[in-house]
Amino acid sequence: PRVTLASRLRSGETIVTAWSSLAVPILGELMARAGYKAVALDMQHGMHDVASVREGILSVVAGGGHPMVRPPVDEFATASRALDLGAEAVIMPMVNSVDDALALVAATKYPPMGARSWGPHRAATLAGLQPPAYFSSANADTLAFAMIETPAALEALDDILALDGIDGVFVGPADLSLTLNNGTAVDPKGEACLEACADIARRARAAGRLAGLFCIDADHARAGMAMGYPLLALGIDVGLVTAGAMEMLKSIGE
Ligand code: 3PY
Ligand code: MG
Repeated sequence: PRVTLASRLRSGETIVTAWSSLAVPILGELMARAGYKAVALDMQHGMHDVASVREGILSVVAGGGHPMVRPPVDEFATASRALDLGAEAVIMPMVNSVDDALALVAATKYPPMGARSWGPHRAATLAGLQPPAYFSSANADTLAFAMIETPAALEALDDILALDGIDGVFVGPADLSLTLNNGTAVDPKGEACLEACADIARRARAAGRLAGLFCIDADHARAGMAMGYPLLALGIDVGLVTAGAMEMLKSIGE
């Protein structure tokens, strides 16, 4: 059987993914070669568009990584497109209700589970599968993650987790902290947010679903691992370049 992001996560492997904001396709290959098992291309807050996602997916695959895409808020059609272009997972932002989660399932799963429209030309080629084989395995081999990042999403969490076609949830702790404390601060490592994150991991595991966490630094990622998150995003390309440059300059007294 093919080794996919889905098969690796379902076998219990922990996957650390890079986060790509810069719409520079070759960065996906560089990050995968550097050791990241996956790279998420961000169209919500990152600079990616469909063209850079199309090239970026190929680049991540060339580097031996698993490509994921975060579409913009409510752009469910873009979620379908990302899968057609070969993304192995969609990380959908701001899924705040069962209706949002149903729209995600509709966009990412073929009938009868969802309503994804047929046309996975790039995805089938990349997977090395003839269309009939792609069709029969796509719903299981591509992952739909609902981002949990508001109190409303927390409220609806168990119902979202129970939906056929929602493979997992993915926590956005910046937005979650911002909304948990009524807009007082962005505080992803604050106590309230950490408690919510631990709770989400427990509830996802109890429901037999995957869980991902966006991590703001290595300490945060270690905390996420201890909470049992199998998927952790750590390292944004913009931040890695800036930190590397500052470190290098500092080392020569600049
Ligand atoms: C959040 O923390 O809100 C995110 O969406 C991570 O990018
Ligand atoms: Mg967010």
